[in-house]
Amino acid sequence: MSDQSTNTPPDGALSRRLLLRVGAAGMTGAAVLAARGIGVPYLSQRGLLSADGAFAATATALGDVLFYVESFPTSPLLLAPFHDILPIPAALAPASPSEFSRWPDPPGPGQGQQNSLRNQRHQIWCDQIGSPDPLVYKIDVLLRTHAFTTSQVLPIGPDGKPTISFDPSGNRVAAGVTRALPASTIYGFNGTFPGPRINAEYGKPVIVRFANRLDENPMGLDRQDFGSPDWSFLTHLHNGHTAPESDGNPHYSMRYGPQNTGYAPGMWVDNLYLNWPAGGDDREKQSFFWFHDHRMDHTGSNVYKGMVGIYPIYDPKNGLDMGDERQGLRLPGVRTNHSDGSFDVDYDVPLVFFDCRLDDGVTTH
Ligand SMILES: [Cu+2]
Repeated sequence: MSDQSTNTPPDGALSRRLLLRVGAAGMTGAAVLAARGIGVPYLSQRGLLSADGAFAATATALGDVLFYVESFPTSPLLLAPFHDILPIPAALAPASPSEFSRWPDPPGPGQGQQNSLRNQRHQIWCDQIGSPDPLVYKIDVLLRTHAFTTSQVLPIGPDGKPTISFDPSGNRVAAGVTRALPASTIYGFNGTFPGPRINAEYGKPVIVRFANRLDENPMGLDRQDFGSPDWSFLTHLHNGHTAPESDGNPHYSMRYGPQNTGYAPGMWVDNLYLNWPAGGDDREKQSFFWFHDHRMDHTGSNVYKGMVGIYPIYDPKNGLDMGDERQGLRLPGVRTNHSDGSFDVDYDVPLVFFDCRLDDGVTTH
């Protein structure tokens, strides 16, 4: 929405986009850029450019210096910040056994039951550690929209001064005119940002069936930039003690399975979260987790694009964090158990911080 041409970096600095290109292309690419004269004044000033036009510094040194002069895009000024209601997501409801048993490929411990490639099984099933069968959740990865603010905004340039902007048809809007931000396109777990909240409990396993439906565009959205270009994904439960096949196959690297390319549109994967501390050791227990995309080479862009969800694990064992402020650690919370096996904890409110720039009013960085 704001004038892209006003987002040029200050003299001598390199833009974020150039930085990303340098990072992606490595030293050879950097030398080519230097040879073309891009960034030359800045680089030679820092002694990073040799006489033959190639970088004299190591990649590390270069990265260190460039990182700190990165020129971020300028977000439009929010005129009424801190007025939007904090969304407090309720616990996602699991699928009932009668529901998921009718799926074409129901989850289970057998060979080939772990993902749509049918080339793996869960290496440890729940009964091997004395746990009950898992609650089963379904999360679709969807192309949807999210409004980052309801505030009116004033388009500004990097100098903080009002700048011209454009309407959806490309017509120029004068500097100083306030605007409403259009919605941003996201790749979201169940199509929301943040994605769903799953309340888990130590000793009670969970399966999440993640299905990639990013090829569907029912709203006819402009995908905007960012996000894995082939629309693939995979999911990592951050800090979880999770078997690799349920955590994006880091053990397979480039050789088998989804390899380094993630799960493409049309594919699904069952991530089994045993909610079991490493070594069965209570001292390994943590409580507040989140799950997010971990697609190789595109983790950052897929996360910016919206693929995040919230996953606290409560710990009733030994009466610790029970979600009941009258017991155990007496952390704030009033727990309500639901008949489907899920539960909500009132007054225990997760806070998720997401730092982004909307350089054209819609595209997250
Ligand atoms: Cu992580």
